[in-house]
Amino acid sequence: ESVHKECLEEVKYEKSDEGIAKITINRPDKRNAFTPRTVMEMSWCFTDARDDPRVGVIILTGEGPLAFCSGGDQSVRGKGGYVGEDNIPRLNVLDLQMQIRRLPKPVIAMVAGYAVGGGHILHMVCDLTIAADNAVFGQTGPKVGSFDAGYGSTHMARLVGQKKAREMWFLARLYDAQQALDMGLVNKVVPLQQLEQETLVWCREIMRNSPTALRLLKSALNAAEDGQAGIQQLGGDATLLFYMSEEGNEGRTSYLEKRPPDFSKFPRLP
Ligand code: 2NE
Repeated sequence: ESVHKECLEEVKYEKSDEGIAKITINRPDKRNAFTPRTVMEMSWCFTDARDDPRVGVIILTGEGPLAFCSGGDQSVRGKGGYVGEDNIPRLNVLDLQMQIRRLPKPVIAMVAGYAVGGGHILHMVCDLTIAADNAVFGQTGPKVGSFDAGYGSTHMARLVGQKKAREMWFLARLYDAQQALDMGLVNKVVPLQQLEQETLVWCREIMRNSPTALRLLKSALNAAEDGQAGIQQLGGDATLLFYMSEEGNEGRTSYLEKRPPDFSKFPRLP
């Protein structure tokens, strides 16, 4: 299965002149549960938003007021994962989680209604979460014979602490928006009618700030938790900055001009 913009079926994708991209899971009849195709379509959108230099911030949301996302679509769950038209069982939402973490632009989850199961993990791996007052959060995995032992467990523990993370996973309870705010799972709770407006306020504030500072901050905040992969991301950002400098370009230019590089004018700062 491959994805192109003109054939998005389970996701809506919009970009505004202000540089805000919006990705909407569009399966409201299933509380926005995801199939392998939904995930592939989301991944395509995130790649486009990453590559488009006009985009500075990305909103991830679900269609309608009832759900952000209810996790993997249990009706297409096969023996080795979720099964699409190609009959291959996948857990490609795990790749999507990593894509959101690695994406060098802020991603904001805009949550109305249920964010449960794999849907709850998607909001957790976003950089920020704005919730409507009707939002409901929680993991359901142990009830339906599933779990996420990656970011779904480890990042959750960083967000809410070890005891609370074990409570969320072992008991599989649901929590309202205020409880989620108190736990540090979300950044702000607003009345449902104000959700989009409030999210746009946050996006516009972010858009006014330095894209490079935001990029480095995101990779720095990820780095300790993501181990070698986090260093890879932060290291790549350092290389990007160096390639943009006169000192970095002296190395390339001297090579192309077949002369020794002259780094003498570049200070060795303390
Ligand atoms: C989300 C929740 C709590 C909503 O309840 P309610 O009462 O508002 O709606 P209802 O009637 O349950 O759902 C409406 C329709 O959506 C379907 C339902 O089956 C129902 O269909 P119809 O009866 O109208 O035909 N639907 C909702 N969620 C679905 C889902 N995930 N898969 C397939 N169909 C779904 C309530 O619906 C609920 O508890 N849903 C299940 C949540 C869940 O257990 N998700 C999977 C967790 S595991 C996971 O996501 C995962 C992971 O742990 C690790 C890796 C990857 C994925």
